[in-house]
Amino acid sequence: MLTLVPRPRTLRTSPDEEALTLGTTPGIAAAGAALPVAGLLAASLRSRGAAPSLADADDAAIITLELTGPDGSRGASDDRVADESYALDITSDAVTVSAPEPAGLFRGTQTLLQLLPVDLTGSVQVPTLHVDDAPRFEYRGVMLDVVRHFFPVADVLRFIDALALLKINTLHLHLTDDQGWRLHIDSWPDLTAVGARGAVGDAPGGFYTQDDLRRIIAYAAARFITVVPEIDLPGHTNAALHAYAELNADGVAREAYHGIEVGFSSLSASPERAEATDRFLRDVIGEVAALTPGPWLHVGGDESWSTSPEDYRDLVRRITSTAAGTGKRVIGWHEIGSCDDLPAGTIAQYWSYLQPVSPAAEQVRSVVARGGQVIMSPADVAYLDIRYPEDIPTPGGYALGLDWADGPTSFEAAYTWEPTAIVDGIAESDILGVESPLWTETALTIADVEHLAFPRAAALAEIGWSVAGERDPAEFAGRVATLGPMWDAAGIRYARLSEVPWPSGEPA
Ligand code: TNX
Repeated sequence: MLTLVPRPRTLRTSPDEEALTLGTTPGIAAAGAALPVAGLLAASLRSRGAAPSLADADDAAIITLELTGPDGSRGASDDRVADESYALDITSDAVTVSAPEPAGLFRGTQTLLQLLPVDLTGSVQVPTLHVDDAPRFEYRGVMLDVVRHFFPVADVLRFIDALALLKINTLHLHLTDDQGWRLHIDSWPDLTAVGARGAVGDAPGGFYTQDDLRRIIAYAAARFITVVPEIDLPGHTNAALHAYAELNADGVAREAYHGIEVGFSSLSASPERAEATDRFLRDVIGEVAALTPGPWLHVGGDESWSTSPEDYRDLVRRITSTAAGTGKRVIGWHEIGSCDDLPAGTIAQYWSYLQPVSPAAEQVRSVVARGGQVIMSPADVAYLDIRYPEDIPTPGGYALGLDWADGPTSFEAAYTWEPTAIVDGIAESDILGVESPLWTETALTIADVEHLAFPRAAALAEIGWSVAGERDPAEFAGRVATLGPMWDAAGIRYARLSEVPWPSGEPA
């Protein structure tokens, strides 16, 4: 049985053709912009016990990576979906991955890796086939909250590898919140010197230097994953209000906060604070935009329950116009749709339910009516931090996950939703893509993160990549089961949900 996640657009097997024998020292031929992708493929094969070698494009090699774009090496085009398209051809004597752009080549190598066994210390038989593939949506993301608990750079890199296998192409980092400020800002050093201490409960704090974030961005970029930085404004700002008295309405610094309530903090819209607040917005947003090469900048906007509606609209206008001024496309949680003067092309991230709770649907439609787009993250099915329906052993032995979004969320529920069927009046072309957020109130370690993320992130990956249509949860669970050995080999602490027919005999 051929098992791929996400399901490719077309897959043709050639049952009559003899299988390919892949030996333990496969040659990989590539040139120019395909070389870095070949290097990553070689590293993956090496981690499975093979001893691959890199060859020139014209040398005889069993695996060839071939760029077919106009000049074979131009930068990414405006058509992000086409950039990720690829073909994979396995005949009885060769493997060829071809794509117009390196991004597509990389996606094709992930398909190839899913077709190969995890043990390549001996020669293996690979079925002959042809795959033609491209994603449905241009944005297929996972969000990691590094505030409620902090995760060092190495943890994030490990997480990026796991996302890459599923053809996820965006990593949204929730960098600031009430409990901590996790990115150093040169012009406002106390945001981290003071505001990064501590996390939820007694957990240690921490923050990324700008070089740390650059490292994460570069590692992700090599895997054609774009980092979307989020600075959550104007609510969820207690860490900044604790670090800088001048940002508070009354000019008095707030106490540090390490609980898990939401909705109590806000920047001030008062004229006495306008100079400090606008300088803060300009400096912070400017530094973050300069650090991140990707097209998007997320400015939060959620749950500003202690900001009056007038102040919220005033602050969101100032925040989004500052962000748009950096040349980035602005993303905000759907509440920003209550503002009628958002910059052109602003994107709303929908986090209400499959049955929208008013006024979320109206807010999304308002953003779209002004030329914007939507990222779908319905909390009751897409949130990775909502707990599972069963008590399976967790890495740390303590319970993981929250309940609030109609939890628990089963694997089947995470797989069977359709992005175009949530908000009336929102068409396929209005949807930039889909994202699964993982808030980390209960996740203390990267093992906890992995337990919550996998296997449900595979469901999000397929919803974002594969063509719309009927989804058979049992058939999907059968394909996801084959990822188990790959996750085991990588040491990923996925949840062994009983809904998935995992092959027996491997570690949990
Ligand atoms: C709501 S969903 C939040 C986060 C919390 C999360 C817990 C959203 C946009 N904001 O601040 O961490 O619930 O699941």
